[in-house]
Amino acid sequence: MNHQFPDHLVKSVERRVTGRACSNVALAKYWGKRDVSLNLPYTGSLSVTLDGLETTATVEIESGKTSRTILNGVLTSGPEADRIRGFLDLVRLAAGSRSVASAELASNFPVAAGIASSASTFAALAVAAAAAYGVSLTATQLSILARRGSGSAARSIFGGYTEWLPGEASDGTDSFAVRLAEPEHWRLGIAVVITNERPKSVGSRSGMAHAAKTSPFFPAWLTSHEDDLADIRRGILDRNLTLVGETAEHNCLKMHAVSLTSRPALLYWKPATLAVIETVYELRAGGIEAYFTIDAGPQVKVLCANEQIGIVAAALANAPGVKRVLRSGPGNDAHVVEAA
Ligand code: 2P0
Repeated sequence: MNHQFPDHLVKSVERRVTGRACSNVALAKYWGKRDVSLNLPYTGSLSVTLDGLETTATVEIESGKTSRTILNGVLTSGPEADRIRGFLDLVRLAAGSRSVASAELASNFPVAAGIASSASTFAALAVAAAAAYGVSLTATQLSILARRGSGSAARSIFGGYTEWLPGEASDGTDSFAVRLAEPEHWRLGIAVVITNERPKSVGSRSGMAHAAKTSPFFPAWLTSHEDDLADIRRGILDRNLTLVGETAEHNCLKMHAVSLTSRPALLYWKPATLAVIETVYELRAGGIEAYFTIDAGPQVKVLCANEQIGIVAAALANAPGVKRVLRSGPGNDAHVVEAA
């Protein structure tokens, strides 16, 4: 890790830095790792950063003290805290510091329920921790760092439309996200449909490892992925909702087909998830272009023209079992909010 942060980049240490990052939704998904410890994917993935669905991370360096982890106001220990501490240690070691850091994290949306809270969490932590330890990183280096915390976090460093390049190197130095387009390029409407606020039973990390190992469809997932990436990339650059939406739906259904055909099977959907899919089909039959995508959980994200998000969100809110609908669109870059 040290070689990515040469000595001359290590500046003076800020004691307390707050960073913020948006979650993201993948249109072509990351599902399967070629290296588990470095979060290196088999395939590329492509996402939109979600405006308004944010995690705020405050990193405080306290020499001579033990590290604390506070998640949404609760002092936390166990695997979740260990993962955050391990991540902060990567930055501490890169900075050559002996002082451990504490982290306080707050997300304004349901965490661990399939809205990529780990993406915004580790992207926000990356910008805050690098600044707190005085390590000056480019956006590419921040993306590589965020990826170490959670793969999807590599994409949340950038606002707008982002592609995570899988890379080939075994040390992950060529596996980072790049910006495809700024948020202003295409103000897509994105409705985030919450069907269940409870944490899911099988997280993405173990889910994708299980699917890669046991689903007979996994090889087909890998070989057909590049075409989806190419179509969605082109669709974004052309602002072509039909191409992006149809391909994103197809890619999402393949990811869930892989999960469903794992042994034992992984079913992330709830009855309300299917009710939302049917509502999307009805909207389309009625002439309103809307497309769904679903990550490793029961929530659904629906893409539409920004001018139609009001009609789309109202229809989705009426689907049986839906708890609430958040309105979003392409969000901004991860950034430092405050440093002291
Ligand atoms: C994605 N997901 O591309 C895919 C689609 C969920 C379904 O990235 O093990 O939390 O921390 O690298 O990033 C969620 O997986 O997994 C995810 P780790 P992560 O958004």
